[in-house]
Amino acid sequence: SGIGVFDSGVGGLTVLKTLTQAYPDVNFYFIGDNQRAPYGSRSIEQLKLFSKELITALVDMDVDLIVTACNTISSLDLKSLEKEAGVPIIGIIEATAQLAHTETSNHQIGLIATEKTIESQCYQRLLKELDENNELTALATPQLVPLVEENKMGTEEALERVKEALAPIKGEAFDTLILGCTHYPFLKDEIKQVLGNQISIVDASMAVSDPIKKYIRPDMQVSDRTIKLFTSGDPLQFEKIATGLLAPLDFEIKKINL
Ligand code: DGN
Repeated sequence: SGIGVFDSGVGGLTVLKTLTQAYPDVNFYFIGDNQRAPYGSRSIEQLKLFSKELITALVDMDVDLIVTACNTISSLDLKSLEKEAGVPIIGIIEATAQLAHTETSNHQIGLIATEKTIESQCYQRLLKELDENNELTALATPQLVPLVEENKMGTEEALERVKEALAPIKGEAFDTLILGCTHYPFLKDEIKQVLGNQISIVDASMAVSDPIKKYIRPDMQVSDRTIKLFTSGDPLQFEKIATGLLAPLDFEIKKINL
């Protein structure tokens, strides 16, 4: 038994981290499809195909539910994927939008995400449903994903590239910024440095624990839980990034062929 979590790459680890802390006696299985990342510019057909492969692999590991720790995938029609999977599939966008709505004081919200997430207008629609006064300023910043996949966070280059990427929205009126791609929390320090500390930053890892509480059954709780990570890419590179984020948590890493 356990919870399955997946993403195009290492970004989903930011969500995994919070979930493993919130549910310390539940097994976790994570797949990062690093070999095929980034997902942001893929077609919807491709994204559905990849998701199905990842979901099938997790179902084969005997998980009881799956969290799509990827905004790009979460912006697709998860209901149809869920029907085929036979286990609940939980996206991260609703919870993240709700948190941004709770956080903002001036109804001005910023969003950075992949092209696909922005095109889907998911955040826009949900924020308007929550309050029609909410206004969204959205910017696609796909160039920040490879920066994280290449483990460049904390470098001068990362700061420079975050500065360039955010230039179009710097100085806008939003008081809350949604990191609408699970890779971006790795760059939180750089983002804060560029936009200033007065902006509240919201991301899926801060929002996702509560919505899955209702899926956790007593028989999913074990005394000695395991955390298994799988990557379709280079396990050594993956391990470096995972250890940097998750330490001192104990986990295993294996290569997976999808
Ligand atoms: N981490 C993913 C997301 O939250 O959208 C996608 C990143 C990518 O593959 N472009």
